[in-house]
Amino acid sequence: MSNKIQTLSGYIHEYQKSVQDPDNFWGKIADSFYWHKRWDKVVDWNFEKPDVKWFINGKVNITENILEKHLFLLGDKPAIIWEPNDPDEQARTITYYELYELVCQFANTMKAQGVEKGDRVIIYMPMVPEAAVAMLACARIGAVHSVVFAGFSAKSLADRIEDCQAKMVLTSDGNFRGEKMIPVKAVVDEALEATNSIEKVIVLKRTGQDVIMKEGRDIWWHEAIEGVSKENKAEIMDSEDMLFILYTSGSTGKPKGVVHTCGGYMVYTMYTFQNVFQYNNGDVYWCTADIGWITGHSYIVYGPLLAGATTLMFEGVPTYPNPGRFWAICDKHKVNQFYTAPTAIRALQVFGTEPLEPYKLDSLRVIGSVGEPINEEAWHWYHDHVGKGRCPIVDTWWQTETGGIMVSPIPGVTPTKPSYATLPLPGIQLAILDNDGNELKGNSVEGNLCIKFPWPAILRTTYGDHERCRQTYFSSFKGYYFTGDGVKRDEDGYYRILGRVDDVINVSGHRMGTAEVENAINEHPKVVESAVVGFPHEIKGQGIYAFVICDMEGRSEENLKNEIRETVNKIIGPIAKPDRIQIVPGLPKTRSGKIMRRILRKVATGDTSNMGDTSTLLNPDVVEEIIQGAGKVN
Ligand code: 6R9
Repeated sequence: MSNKIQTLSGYIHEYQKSVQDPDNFWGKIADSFYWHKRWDKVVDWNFEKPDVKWFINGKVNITENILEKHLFLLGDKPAIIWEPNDPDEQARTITYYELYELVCQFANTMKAQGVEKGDRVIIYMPMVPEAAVAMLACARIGAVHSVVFAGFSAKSLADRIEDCQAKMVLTSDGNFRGEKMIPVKAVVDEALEATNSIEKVIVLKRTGQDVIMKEGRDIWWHEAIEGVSKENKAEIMDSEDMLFILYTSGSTGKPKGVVHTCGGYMVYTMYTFQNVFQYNNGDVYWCTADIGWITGHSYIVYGPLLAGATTLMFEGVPTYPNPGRFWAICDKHKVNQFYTAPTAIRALQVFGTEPLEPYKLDSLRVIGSVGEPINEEAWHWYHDHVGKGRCPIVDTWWQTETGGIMVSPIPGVTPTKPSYATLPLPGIQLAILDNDGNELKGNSVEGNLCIKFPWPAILRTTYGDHERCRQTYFSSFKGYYFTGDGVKRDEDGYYRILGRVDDVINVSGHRMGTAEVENAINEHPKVVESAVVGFPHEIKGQGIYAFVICDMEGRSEENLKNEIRETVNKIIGPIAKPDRIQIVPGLPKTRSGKIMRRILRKVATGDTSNMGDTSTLLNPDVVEEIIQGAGKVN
């Protein structure tokens, strides 16, 4: 694999080339893919509109670069190893050849059920190989997939279906997750009552639980594929045709559909996968994310499979049947690269090192972290007990919008530093801006993390609302992409991500907009108004703290809080349930009626010694009452 960086001077050299001559740098990498027609121009961009295009007029199908490209040399190689929720159930291995047949067959099946190029297809499925097959089958025929994490509620699912006017849903009867059996199909049924664009639902039998199949709309997966050809001619796509939409939370309004396109995303995910994980042929790579998140898209499915890697997919949870499960899987399948989230590390850290003792973990070579800042304690625990002091940690910073990893050490090449994502990958031109928009040059500076030049996997738009894309990412600092994160560049020029500077909370690595949670809370009939902020949480990184004004009549505080949590569960899903709810007499507001979150954040953090200037508030007295009440919150 010629695009792999292997020395520090090699990294510096590649980085410089990527900045001095991006066209040549990315063009050469893109040349290692199979194109029906080569591009006319590498990149065209304008961050003010915004309008970004890569590999202009190139014609390509990403699945040919996963399937056909590898059939000859790697046909018998495992593409996917699947580890089920229950360790006593047989694991499954799917070779590249088998994957080719499964994808082609399902592509033909979807076509036969009426899906055409450009149609949107929702994937609401457990972590089973068919979920990856579904994504690739969409890409094969040019349908746009939108994977929705199967823990989201019917309401969240319905909102996404409605927003992208999807034609089909791919789902399962139920999901196994630890001890639980989740009735997924029933959630889909409920969502579809509130929407009308869906014509067909294909249902994979996974748990065998009873489901209602609606005549004319719902079809079993195994029946739908029966007798369908395993050969399919890939749809020829333009580089800039849509590949997928993935919904993510922001600081305002409903989640937005981040759009990624075919050519750039393909080139970038494979390049970053190869470099950040230093994958060698024969290795087994495992990323523990769910395919409902961008990490699952780019680093379970697309990146590894484009690189011809063996990617492991795990259906279950880290603590089932016991907190040694991750390590059991690493030993069982001889995992070489392991990629997980700080929240999982912290959750396992609680059990001490005993669950690790039965396992050797000697196959591990690189261990990775993603989703939120990794605190030093978790970093050391991961390094010492999982990596046994010999595996470099790759702390990878990136976002749904960036499509692929942006800042990360290259293992064995970049010296690491606990809790630092270290240095930008080649092609990534970072800038730190102060709040007035001045770029802070040099080292030992701190500010807003921005990017000043496009990379191939940058989002192209937010589905159906380009103005929102401009507003959210390209308007805060003219001429820059703004990430929403704060960052420090230390005396060595190393980057440490400090967390979000906007109204987004990162709960267990999942992004939640405060406005989104507030809107859900406000749906409860007794709630008058609410304000949500994040607070430091030992395992989740950040927890959700809700200040709520309500009409208490006829209800105990306890009951009301439970009802509020249930309302949020129903509207968004269990991941958005507030950890703490404080019933308050009022919320601190400015004279223009804006909630002063700065004050609430301090209360939630328990840091009330210095509240700053509260004199501009409409209702300064309420602050003292909130501080008094904060002591007895649960
Ligand atoms: C890939 C992913 C993006 C937000 C991002 C930042 C946080 C992700 C991080 C990290 C510190 C890291 N984040 N990786 N913070 N160090 N290594 O997580 O995408 O779900 O869109 O979240 O997550 O705040 O802005 P996404």
